[in-house]
Amino acid sequence: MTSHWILGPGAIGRLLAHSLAPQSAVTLIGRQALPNEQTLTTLEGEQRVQRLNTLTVAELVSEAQPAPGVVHIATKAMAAEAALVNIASEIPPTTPLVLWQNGFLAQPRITQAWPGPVLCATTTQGAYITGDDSVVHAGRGPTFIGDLNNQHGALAEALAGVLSQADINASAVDDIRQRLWQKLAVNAAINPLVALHEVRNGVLRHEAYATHVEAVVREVAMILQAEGIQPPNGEQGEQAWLALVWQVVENTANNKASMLQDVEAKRPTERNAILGPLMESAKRHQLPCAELVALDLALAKKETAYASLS
Ligand code: KPL
Repeated sequence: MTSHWILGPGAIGRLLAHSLAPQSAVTLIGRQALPNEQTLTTLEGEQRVQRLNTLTVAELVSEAQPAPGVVHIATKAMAAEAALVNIASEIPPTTPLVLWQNGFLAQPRITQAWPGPVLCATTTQGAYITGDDSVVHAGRGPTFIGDLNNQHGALAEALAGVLSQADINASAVDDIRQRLWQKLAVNAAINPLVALHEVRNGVLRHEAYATHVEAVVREVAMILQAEGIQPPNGEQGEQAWLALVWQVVENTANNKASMLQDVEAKRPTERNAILGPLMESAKRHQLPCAELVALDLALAKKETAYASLS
């Protein structure tokens, strides 16, 4: 696993590239050309410049490249499948993939479609892009890796080892589905509301928003119970999910959530990957999801409004 292709030069893709490059061959792949000289601002505020091998999808496809050891897909959730299709002809079908998406949309689909092993990763590393050639490492947190069918434990262990050596603290787990849904639950309670109201996470603590958060968590808790997903804090039920959501709001009070950043940049949001699986599950289990549907519609309306202006 010495050569890594990283598809999607967003914040996590670039953080991975900067971290892995000193010890492995890394190719960072995007739709648009990116400068080879890339800067990482570390958590300590130090600026580290590295020459990375950056390629566009078109270059990758037209110029034969040595086969990768592993391909990380670090695009937004809704772009993952199309991005993989664009370069699939260049990847031997036994190559392991690592999916870094939020939500639970791309993961089951790609796991089913790709002939080789597919690992899923969920991370609380924080990073944001400040330009074509620069990314800021904003927060350190654990990364968990596993596959949805628990068939590739040794591979997940090996990859976690490679990432940990690269200073991305990672562990292999046998419950990645639980962990992806737990993150999705927190994202569903926070991201749509802050994106719609264009506020930082901490503002949700104000009474006018807090009752809305509670109403969303009520629906989400029922759906997760039907899906067999437990809160990570070892407790059960709606109050445990609510406590988790408020804890994350507290810890990230000053953050602009990823969905708010998408709205501000007038990009499509990850609503299909975050709200979609919850609404689909509610339908399957005949559970109420009026709050989730309303959030999804409001986001869709907002996206349409700015898409029609650009
Ligand atoms: O994961 C996040 C996101 O922004 O997508 C949260 C937890 C909401 C922190 O902002």
